[in-house]
Amino acid sequence: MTLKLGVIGSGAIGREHIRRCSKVLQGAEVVAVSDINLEGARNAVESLGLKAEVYANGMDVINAPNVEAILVTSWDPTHEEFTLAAVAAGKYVFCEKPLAMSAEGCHRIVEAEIAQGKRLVQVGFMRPYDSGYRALKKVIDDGDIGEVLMLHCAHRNQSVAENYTTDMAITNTLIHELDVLRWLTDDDYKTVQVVYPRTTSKAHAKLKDPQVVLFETHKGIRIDVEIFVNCAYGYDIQCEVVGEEGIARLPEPSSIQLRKDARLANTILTDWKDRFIDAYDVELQAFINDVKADRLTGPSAWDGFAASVAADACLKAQQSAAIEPVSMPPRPAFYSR
Ligand code: NAD
Ligand code: NAI
Ligand code: ISE
Repeated sequence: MTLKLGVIGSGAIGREHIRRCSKVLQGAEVVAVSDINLEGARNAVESLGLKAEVYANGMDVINAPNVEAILVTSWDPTHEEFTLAAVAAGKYVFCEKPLAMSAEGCHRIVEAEIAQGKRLVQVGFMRPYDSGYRALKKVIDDGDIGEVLMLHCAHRNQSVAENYTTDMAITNTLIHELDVLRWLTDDDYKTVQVVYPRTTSKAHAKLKDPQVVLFETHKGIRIDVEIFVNCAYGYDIQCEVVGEEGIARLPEPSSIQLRKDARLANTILTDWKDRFIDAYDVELQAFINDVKADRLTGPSAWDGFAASVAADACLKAQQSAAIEPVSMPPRPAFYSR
């Protein structure tokens, strides 16, 4: 049976997810789309030759009788409202990151889901589906580099729009590391500090860029993450894990190595859509399969909450310049793995 999807938000990633669910993945079709930019939603549907209904309001997508599961791909501040509405309607929902703008907002979703009695929410943390991160985790779990001592990471975008502000480095960008590094190290953050290097002249007036976020985990691992969203040269995700017996590094995306004019060159990607294209395919195929099997297994509302607990502490640390504690409550049995 084909799973009927409704998509709220037809911007950059919404269009990508509509395309992959309609043209690449198996077992689903997009039957409803909405966006506050109605013309954009119409264009997303027509450009792919889909028969989906276009709605002016996301709530109408959630409540459409033929929609069985929802993808929330609208702007970050809208995620909580749409995810809560989908859970209230008893429908499965894949929500892009962040699950909500604060841990408090994520917790409202956790409570609503527990009250419904089964997992309905998957968060769009796709890095655990990326083959490079999976290989890195296997090296750590197999003990190949011994106990983990330190991680050095970087999240670099070529440039960002004028509406991207200093706090979004945490809530929109670092949120991926906040999720994937917990998963990678099987650990939780204990403290966080944010330091600001010299700001690049390429950042607009309201943005401090780059930023360096320093964590200590409960196991005593030290993590540094550089967020640099106007790095100019490309989209670049780095993760190096230093262990007692060796060092493991996230593989670079494969590219042709070119020897020419006395130079040795590799192409660097410039867009997140390309860097994680396979991971998005795998995460959404898993969501489709899991919904059909009536049992979600991907990143949960609790994972969304955990990332936002850490994000809240990072936001505080951005302002205070102090070392801030991260207080993560115990995982409820409902979310046991
Ligand atoms: P975008 O701005 O290109 O698209 C968002 C779209 O949502 C816009 O078309 C906007 O009009 C629409 N929208 C906003 N509020 C809406 C609402 N209430 N109802 C319906 N539509 C609404 O942004 P994007 O790059 O596509 O990102 C969308 C979301 O996906 C964000 O939450 C972002 O954090 C997330 N995202 C995740 C990844 C990832 O790697 N996992 C990558 C990109 C974006
Ligand atoms: P975008 O700005 O391209 O698209 C956002 C869309 O949301 C816009 O089309 C906007 O019109 C629409 N929108 C805003 N408010 C709305 C509302 N109330 N109702 C309906 N539509 C509304 O942004 P982008 O890059 O597509 O990001 C969207 C979301 O996806 C963000 O939350 C972002 O964090 C997440 N994202 C996730 C990525 C990932 O790797 N998982 C990558 C990029 C984005
Ligand atoms: C974007 O919203 C994403 O989620 C991308 O994966 C990320 O790398 C980028 O920094 C965000 O703006």
